[in-house]
Amino acid sequence: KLDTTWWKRAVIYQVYPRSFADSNGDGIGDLPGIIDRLDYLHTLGVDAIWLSPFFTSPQADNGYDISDYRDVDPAFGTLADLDRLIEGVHARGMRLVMDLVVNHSSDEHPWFVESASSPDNPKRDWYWWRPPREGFVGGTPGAEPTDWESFFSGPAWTWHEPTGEYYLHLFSTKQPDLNWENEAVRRAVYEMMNWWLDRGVDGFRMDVINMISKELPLRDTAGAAADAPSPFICGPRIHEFLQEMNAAVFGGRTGQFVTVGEMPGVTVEQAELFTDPSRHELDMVFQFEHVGLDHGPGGKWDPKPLELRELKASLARWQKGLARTGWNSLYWNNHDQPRAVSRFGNDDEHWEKSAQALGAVLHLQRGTPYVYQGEELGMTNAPLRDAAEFRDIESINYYAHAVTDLGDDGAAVLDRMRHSARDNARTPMQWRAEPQGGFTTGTPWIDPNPNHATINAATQLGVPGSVFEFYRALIALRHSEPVVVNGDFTMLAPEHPALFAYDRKLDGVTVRVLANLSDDALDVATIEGLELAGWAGAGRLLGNYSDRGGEAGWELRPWEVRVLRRG
Ligand code: TEU
Ligand code: CA
Repeated sequence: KLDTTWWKRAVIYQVYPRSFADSNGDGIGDLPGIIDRLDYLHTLGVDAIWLSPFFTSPQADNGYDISDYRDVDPAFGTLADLDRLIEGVHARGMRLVMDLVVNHSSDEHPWFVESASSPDNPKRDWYWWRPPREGFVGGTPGAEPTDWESFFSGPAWTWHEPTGEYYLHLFSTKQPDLNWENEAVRRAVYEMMNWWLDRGVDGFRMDVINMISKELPLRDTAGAAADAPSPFICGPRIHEFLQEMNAAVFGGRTGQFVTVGEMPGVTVEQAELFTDPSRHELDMVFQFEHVGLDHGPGGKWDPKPLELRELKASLARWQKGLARTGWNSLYWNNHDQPRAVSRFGNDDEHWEKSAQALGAVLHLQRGTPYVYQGEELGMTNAPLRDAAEFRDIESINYYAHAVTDLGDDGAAVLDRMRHSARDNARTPMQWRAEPQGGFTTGTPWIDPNPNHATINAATQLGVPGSVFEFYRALIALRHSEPVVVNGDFTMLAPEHPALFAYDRKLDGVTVRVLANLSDDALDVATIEGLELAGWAGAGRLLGNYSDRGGEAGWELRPWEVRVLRRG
């Protein structure tokens, strides 16, 4: 049956406000800058915008450390600007999805300031406070209540001398974890969510939402079996909390909203539960399996080459796992991931074709595709020549840890960091060839990628064969072809090391995607399982090379993708 849910037919565009468009020359992107670019997004054809945090924040983690959930940080503008943005988005028939960061707040949020003011403050239990480990003196090495490591290097606990306890922060010391075991915390979050929905927001992207339930009592990770579940990922009450949130926030509302939960470490089996509509938890999740395949044993800072077969197998598993019920989100890029054309494609001699081929193999799968700002232009990783170019707390903390604590050689550490640093995704949006890429008339908070001279919106809009126009055609295909939204998914030639091919079928119509994800030409005529004889006369819906007069040849040029339709 044709699903009429809007977010199943939608493509959602992520704006990272700090790096999108600066309207007042202070070098920091802002809300008025986004308002000025709404027509650009409408031209691209996206249905909704996921806006990364714009709330009042000390900016320790570029806004993922919130000190006032109901106001706009002066660097980004005012609440009135936000209301204008919501109005402008809706006037163009688009929707606005807000970033919800409630696993933790800023340490400058009044809630934490009160909680930290004394051990018996009424808000003490809004966060995770614990005495030093038995037999240790507070503030000395090893005295942390558990052996958890922060995602941003160092222990996940910080000693608070004035009140003689540690507080938990899975991320930076300025991002204390909220205690979701405390119902008052949950109620305050739901109230804030309702406040935003009443203001016209259409849904939420929920930051590390699978970390809000911790296994109790808090325990060390050391000593547990290697494959033991993490004590703070998908904890015992996660489904209960999400169902309670769903009821308290969306229960009494009509209208169509969307929720997407960012869930590092989530498995496809768990995702089937989170996204099963009958459970009223979430509409979809961001999973991390495909963006962990080029991580070596040491994680993201220990990169290893990607095996295409592994990427295909991972994505096919998620397609299969959520085929019966639930729904996939589909992404290559976001503000935390290096740029896909550099990571999975060839950002040198085959920059344009590989950006287009990667876009096609993602967008034509079953699920909701997300486009991260600049992905539609084929923006690439940044040079990141030396340590001074990094701005991200995750990068800066890791570099200091590796060089200072581990004594690693700085240049070698930088080599490892270039591949995965989140800074790759945070260089300014490249609007025009002019200085600073047209992002700002001032000095940008982070260096623009020098290739903005050749990779920019002005040279692509309306230009046939550009990455932008290819993305626009892909998005239009999702809007025009029911098989793209509702068709089933069958991976083809799963073992082939360079071909990414699959079929989508619905009511006798088959759309076939054939992509050569390699630098060499690839004749697919004889590849096992393609049965191309039956496709000789099929119509071509989309391609990134000019058609050589019909499908006489089945030789795919480097990074060539063809989208065929039959039936
Ligand atoms: O990201 C959570 C998260 O898992 C990422 O930190 C990811 O693990 C890491 O970047 C991989 O390199 C969310 C936000 O998207 C991120 O920007 C925030 O820094 C983080 O939560 C804390 O709010
Ligand atoms: Ca600005």
